[in-house]
Amino acid sequence: MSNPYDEALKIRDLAVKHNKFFEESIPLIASENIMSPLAMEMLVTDFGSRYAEGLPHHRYYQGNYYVDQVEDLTIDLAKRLFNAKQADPRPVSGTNANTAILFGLSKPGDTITAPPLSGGGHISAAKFGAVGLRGLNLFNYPFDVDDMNIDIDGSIKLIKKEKPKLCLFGKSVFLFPEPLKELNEAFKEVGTKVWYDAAHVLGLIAGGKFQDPLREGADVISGSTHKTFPGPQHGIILGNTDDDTWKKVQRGVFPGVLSNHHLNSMAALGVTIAEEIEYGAEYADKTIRNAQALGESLSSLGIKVLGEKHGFTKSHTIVADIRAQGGGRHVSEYLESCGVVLNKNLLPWDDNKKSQDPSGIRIGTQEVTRIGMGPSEMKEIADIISMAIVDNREVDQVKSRVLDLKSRFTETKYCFGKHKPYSYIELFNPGE
Ligand code: DSN
Repeated sequence: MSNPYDEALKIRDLAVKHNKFFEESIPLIASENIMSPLAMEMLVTDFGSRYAEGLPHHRYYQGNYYVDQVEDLTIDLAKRLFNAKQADPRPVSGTNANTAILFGLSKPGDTITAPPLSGGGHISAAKFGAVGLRGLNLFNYPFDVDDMNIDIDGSIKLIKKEKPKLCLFGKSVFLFPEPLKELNEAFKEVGTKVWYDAAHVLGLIAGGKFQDPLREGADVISGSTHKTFPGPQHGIILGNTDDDTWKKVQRGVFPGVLSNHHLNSMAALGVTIAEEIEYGAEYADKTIRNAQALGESLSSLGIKVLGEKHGFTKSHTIVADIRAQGGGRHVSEYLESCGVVLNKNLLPWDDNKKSQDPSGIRIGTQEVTRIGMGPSEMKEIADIISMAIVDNREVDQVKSRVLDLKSRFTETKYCFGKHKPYSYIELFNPGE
């Protein structure tokens, strides 16, 4: 039998290697980011060992004197940043926030409309995901591949015909704003609640650079807080709705889908919201400009980037049809071996059988922007990708360009304090 101490140190060693791998890679996964030093510090506090159930000042546990103050502050900061009437920072992830809304605002047998998976919809809005498990009747909005967005006229017809209890918007391949304003009359006619899943674009909304769902007709926004919003792995719900609806949402959160809400990551979220109030607008603006620059550069190198009709993207994400270069699986795996980290992705014409080898790849610019890269580095990244998958150059040749580029960007930006990203923080003392 192996020695448990050695096994524990093996895990630690893997974590150190993981950090080093990301230090030396170009991180382009559209759903990830790095935290600020102050937010990371919150994760290793004693908050991470405690329980707090319910709402601040009405708990079921003692010992929450400081937790309540953190939660009050986080709620106030969130309302300020998003100009929201209500905020709940307790969901522990984006999917947890989505499930809370489903529990609060729907019951089995109700009807919901949502973007299709093939058009970038999230798994929690799928028949096999939370929506299906809640027992809802799901209808997908029709999708326009040229616009890379839901079809407005078809969606109006669908909403008026099916009269859903909930209309859900937001996706995991989220290139362009959702047409909420255009659908407003249909929402009103059928009296539906409008729910916007902002997981991918929360930081862009915080910075005022994408769309403003709470002013465009959404009753509630859910989101994860670690994609374009550069905080901890956590979730949030924001509202601009009546008290009764909000009460139902909050009951969906607790006791609906969670007991404790991971107090250390809530504190990290509060810190990140404060940082976003200070830096969010500039960060969001640069992230989107970088995505557009990367789309332009890849396209000029012969890679088929979708959404060309509208300038490739208005968010942090671009998607490319990569069938001519060997398909999503081959391309993402080869790039990973070269130190470029992105993911394969279904494109609108792929059926679900293709999920392990889809036509596309998805790329996000929020993390490379966070470490200070700009449009000229996007051109460099496009060259590196093309070198690997169009010119089929050897791994070592590509890798040396990746290392050269990455070694020039060694600081986390748009946050309080200074930090070298991906560095391993040592707390453990092996003793005698
Ligand atoms: N898995 C995330 C993404 O990559 O989009 C969403 O949950």
